[in-house]
Amino acid sequence: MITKPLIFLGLTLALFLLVPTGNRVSSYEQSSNTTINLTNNPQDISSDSPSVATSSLYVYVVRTDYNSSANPSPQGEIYFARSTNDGATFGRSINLSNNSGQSQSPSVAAVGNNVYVAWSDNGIGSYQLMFTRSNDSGITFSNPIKLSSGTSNFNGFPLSVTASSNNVYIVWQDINPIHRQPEALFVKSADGGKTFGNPINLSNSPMWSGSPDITSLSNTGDVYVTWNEGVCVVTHCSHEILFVRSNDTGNTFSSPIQLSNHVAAGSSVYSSVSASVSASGIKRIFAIWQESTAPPQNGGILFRSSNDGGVSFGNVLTLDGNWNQAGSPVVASTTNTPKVYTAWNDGASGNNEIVFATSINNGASFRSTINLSDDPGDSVHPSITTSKNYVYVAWTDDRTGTGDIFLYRENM
Ligand SMILES: [Ca+2]
Ligand SMILES: [Ca+2]
Ligand SMILES: [Ca+2]
Repeated sequence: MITKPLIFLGLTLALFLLVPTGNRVSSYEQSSNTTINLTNNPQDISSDSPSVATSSLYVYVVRTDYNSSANPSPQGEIYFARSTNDGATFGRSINLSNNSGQSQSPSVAAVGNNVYVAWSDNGIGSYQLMFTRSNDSGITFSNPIKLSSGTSNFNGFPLSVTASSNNVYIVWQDINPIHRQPEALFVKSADGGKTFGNPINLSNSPMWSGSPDITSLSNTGDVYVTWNEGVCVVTHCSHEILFVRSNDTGNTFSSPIQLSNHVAAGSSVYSSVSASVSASGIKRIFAIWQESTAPPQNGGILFRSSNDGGVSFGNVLTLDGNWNQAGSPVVASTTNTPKVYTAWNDGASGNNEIVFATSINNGASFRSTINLSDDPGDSVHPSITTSKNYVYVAWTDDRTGTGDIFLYRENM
């Protein structure tokens, strides 16, 4: 009985031929791209702040889940989900934090069979940096350990984890007990996350030093970090983006380079924040950040790259100059190709959308942006990474009425 399949094939072919090929986003880019809802939450569960990493065919996504029907109150938990088939499908999620405290802001990194997850947790009364590792590609995880030693009472804090060979590197924002301002702290493991050295204070300034991001080169173990630093000129104080590099696997760091410059950008610029950094295997470094005009905080997205391992940086590119509340920019690069991928959330449409832009020339220029979310829901907090064949963007979206994590995959 092959009649039905043939009819079906005929109908499919007819429908395909009827599809207009007008001025939609270029079909060569859309043809093999997929977007899936990773969480499909019931209405009393809300997910936020995804982080995505890959190793070989594996794709790992961590997130914070809030259960609004939990008693006594909804406390965030860190959930982990993995795909073994390039992100086509995902298995059941695991609760990595599983405590009565607020657990949030997770970050994931992967190398070989190892998966590393860090997050911010106030389960012991003040927010601390927690860490767990898997040595079996995310099937099982170690008991979480505490890596911070302060008693920060921040309402959580941003952090980022990266890995190269047996080295695990983490940066986070923590309070300095002397001047009570945040610093960008760094800690390293040289044994696959079993033990960690003493934290290094990368910013070490009496000003606000926040939202650090980190990346590393897989072939050399070089480490690159950005954060935003409070800078005062005469009586005006704001934030600028600083960058440091380490060429000895995180044992020592260079003096900071300032990537942003308000004076050059114009007097209307208010602050440079939310930097993200990526590096490829040929010492190319890509940094992206948000610049805000004076309140009401309308954001634009700026980008800058280095081709000498972060010794110097090229001109500043404006990726989003509409100043329509663009924020949370992220960047990912690729080994052995000149492709660079960026994403951010943009409020121009009235609700936030996830905007995606590709460069095929090592960040010298970018193609037109693509709207990945394109829905009436709030679409925010993107995370981005690449594997050998794909680029992935995960984000938070409440198009179904509660927060879900969506994952976009594009064939490179
Ligand atoms: Ca918790
Ligand atoms: Ca500081
Ligand atoms: Ca949206």
